[in-house]
Amino acid sequence: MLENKVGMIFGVANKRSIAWACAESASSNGAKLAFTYQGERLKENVEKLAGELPDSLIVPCDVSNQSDVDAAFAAVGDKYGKLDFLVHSIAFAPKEALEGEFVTTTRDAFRTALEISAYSLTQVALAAAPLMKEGGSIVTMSYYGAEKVVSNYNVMGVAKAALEASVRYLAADLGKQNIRVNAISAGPINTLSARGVKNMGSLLGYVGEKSPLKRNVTAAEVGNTALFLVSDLASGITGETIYVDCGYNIMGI
Ligand code: 1JT
Repeated sequence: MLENKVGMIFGVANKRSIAWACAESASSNGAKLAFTYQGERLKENVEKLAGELPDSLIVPCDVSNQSDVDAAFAAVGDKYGKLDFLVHSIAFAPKEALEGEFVTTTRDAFRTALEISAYSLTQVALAAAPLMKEGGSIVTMSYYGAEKVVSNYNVMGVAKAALEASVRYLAADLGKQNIRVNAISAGPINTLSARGVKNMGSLLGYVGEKSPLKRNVTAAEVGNTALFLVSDLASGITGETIYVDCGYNIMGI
């Protein structure tokens, strides 16, 4: 499905990462992939995972550093000469911000969460567009806390709301270049990021009971939806947030 396509994957930390599930789906459907990693700490993990894929590229990229972003896209341009799709699976907020009440969010935590989790999408979309000469597809990851209050999600909910709005504005701007921009609103998944969150186990249990499918979503299911969105099968879809949450979001009482 993605033969002759080149993709760029942001946000692999380890084999449980949603970004890695997206990479596996894309790679097994014929895509060539470039990976970015954030910090030396994650370099070895990403090299071990991505090194096994044919014709892959691995570049460091901390999105809070514009020169890292510029260098990463320059490396992709040098190696492949083009880009067809991009998966943005990056978020960060200080640990204290994901506990207690939202009302106590500091200026610094707010700025960091919004910069890393929301602004970075616009930053990479701007850098990706010149390489997407035949059009392209950009996919990012959101969560239900963007639209309804989820205890402890706090400033990340505000950042995801900004991210989903950014998806719509970017889709409107980049549509004329045939670049589509969409978000996946994934149900909770036990990744490295989620692991650091208090009461993640009980959240997974609650969602698993309440969702129509009576279980939690898997990273592989999110990866397969990302595969659909970056493929030509989704050529008419842009600016959307698609739920991959076992139906949790449709439930009332
Ligand atoms: C981040 C973290 C972004 C955890 C995230 C996230 N998006 C979803 N999750 C999982 C999650 C977290 C909370 C939650 C429900 C799901 C941690 C590092 C920063 C970025 O609230 C009940 C807090």
